[in-house]
Amino acid sequence: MSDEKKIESMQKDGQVFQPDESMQGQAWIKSMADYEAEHERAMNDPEGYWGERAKDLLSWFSDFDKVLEADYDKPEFKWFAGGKTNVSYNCLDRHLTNGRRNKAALIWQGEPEEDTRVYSYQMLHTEVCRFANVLKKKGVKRGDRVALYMPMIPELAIAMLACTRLGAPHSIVFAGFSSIALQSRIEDSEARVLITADAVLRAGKTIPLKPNADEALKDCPSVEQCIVVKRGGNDVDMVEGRDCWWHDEINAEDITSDCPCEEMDAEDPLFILYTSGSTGKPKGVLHTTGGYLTYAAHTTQYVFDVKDDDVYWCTADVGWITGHSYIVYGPLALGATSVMFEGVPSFPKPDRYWQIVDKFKVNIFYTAPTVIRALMREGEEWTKHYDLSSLRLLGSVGEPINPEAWLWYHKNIGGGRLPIVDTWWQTETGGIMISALPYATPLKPGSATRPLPGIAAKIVRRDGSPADPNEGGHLIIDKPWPGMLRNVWGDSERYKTTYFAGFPGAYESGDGARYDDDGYFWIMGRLDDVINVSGHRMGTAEIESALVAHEDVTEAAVVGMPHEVKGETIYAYVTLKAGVEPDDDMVKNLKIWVRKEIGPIATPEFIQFADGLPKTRSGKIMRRVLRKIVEGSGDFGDTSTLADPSVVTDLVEGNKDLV
Ligand code: 6R9
Repeated sequence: MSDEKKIESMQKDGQVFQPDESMQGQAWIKSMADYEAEHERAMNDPEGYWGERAKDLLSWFSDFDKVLEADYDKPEFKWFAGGKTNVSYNCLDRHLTNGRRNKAALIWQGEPEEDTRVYSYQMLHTEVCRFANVLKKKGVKRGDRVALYMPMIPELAIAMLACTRLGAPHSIVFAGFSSIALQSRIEDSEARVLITADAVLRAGKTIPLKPNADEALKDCPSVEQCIVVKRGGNDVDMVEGRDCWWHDEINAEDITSDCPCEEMDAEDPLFILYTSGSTGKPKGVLHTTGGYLTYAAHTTQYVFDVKDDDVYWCTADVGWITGHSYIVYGPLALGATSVMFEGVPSFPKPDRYWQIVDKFKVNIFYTAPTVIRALMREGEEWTKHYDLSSLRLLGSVGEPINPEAWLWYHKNIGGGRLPIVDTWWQTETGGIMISALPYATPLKPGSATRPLPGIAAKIVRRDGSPADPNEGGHLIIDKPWPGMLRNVWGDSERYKTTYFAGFPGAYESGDGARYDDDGYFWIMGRLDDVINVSGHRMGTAEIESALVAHEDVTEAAVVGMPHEVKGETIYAYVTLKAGVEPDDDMVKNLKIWVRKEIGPIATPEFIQFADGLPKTRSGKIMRRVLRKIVEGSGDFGDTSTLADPSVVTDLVEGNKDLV
């Protein structure tokens, strides 16, 4: 093991990175004292605090009468009741008269290098108005749902903003989902219109998309119209009377035609986004107008410390909540410049992200740990081909970032000096909940640090009593916040039982976490990922992090395997670095390694080497599937969200050889 590696794996809880004092003067939150004061104020007077934030950040057609009405028993939460506003107005119209009219709103980089488009706020406004008029002609009105199944192209953002202009909630289905997944989501939301494209361009290939839409629409009686963007130029079947081309429709609209914004109530539905639960069909998470946008703008401003000159890039797909809040709504509400990228990090070469950073002189960069680990595997040479000196702030989201990945990111992308904000949140929370503030919070690699101002995050035991430092517990939020989900579409009962039944008077996140002695939060993963070995609670993330700290390991996933005596025993799936021999010695080494890193209790009983792990298309490891494999069950439940289903067959074979 190299010395450097040794040092990295010893750091763990120990190392603290202090904020860059020279940046504090310009920051929105300048110090821990600032943070503490703001948090305290928000805790003592939530209505005063959020009412002020909502007025500072958004433009309202008429003021709200009441900041919050909360009823945990029903449950029902109303933010900014009586207030009237419009999301499209806040993201576009108001910037036409506040000095940002000619500023780049969206910088789009297509998968082919030569495909770049830049929309100023004025240009984006024009396109959104034109497309809103198209939708109007198709009969879309306030309250109608519109389904979007599209690649990462500007038309996706345009369609979202056009929907919000009309007050028509959108329901975006990630373009990587299958026709079955699309069909069930459209059916659940009863969308009237579907917007899609002929194809998705991905890693140099043209992957037809329209056939999936056609397949789904065979069984979607609610959909009357389908609008198709030409992206791949491949042949598609158009159904007479139902399908039309985006360019034909929009070209029929006057280029100067306006489309007035609907005056929406703060609590009118804004969008539905489906997310998978631990059981049953996906839940349609409902977000509403005033609270969601306030919270998206608030968190974008504080966590990413966005300023008017910044070029900000979030690499998520708009099909996930991260793309909704941090590519489109948060940045545009603030009048920022947001980069949208159609491609993948590794094509044509594993330096594509850094090339884009250099090309647009990106200042703020937000990505996922799975991306960092994949790029780590390719080696740090790839980070050296471009000038990354424009960067001033890095972010991470989606899963716990293991300290090794954090340190790699910090050193190779952040030049050993940039803050990394590890942001914990969920589709349901609408925006970031626990995160460092980049120029205030001392950072500990692997910790999401502290709750944002106004967020009453707590760690409690099953009976609701507070957990002690270093004792794992349930992560709950025991005060409402403006970005919280307002319902599960069409299923209020599920809304109640999933989120508000477990801990009376609080929102249950379903995640496990612990505080350390400094009150920093360490997210341990979904609670169903916590293993109980002989009465000891072990976070899968902790063991995974230890495995990944080994110099020969790229990725690891740990699950509990039923065990007669211990209750559960630890089963680890491990992907090794290219060229490393997956033999018995390696198994032995890794067991000793984990034993040393965490302790004997954490030593995996089984280690299965795997070329790949089953992941969702957003890069989350599907531990549910891994658990089923170790249980010897052939029934993997809904696997429609798997990026590569063939991985599972290989793992089942490997498991048979091992156990
Ligand atoms: C934004 C997003 C939510 C789940 C969440 C948690 C995990 C997200 C994390 C994190 C540790 C972080 N998660 N961010 N775990 N540290 N910084 O990812 O939403 O797709 O709904 O997933 O992701 O387990 O409960 P969503």
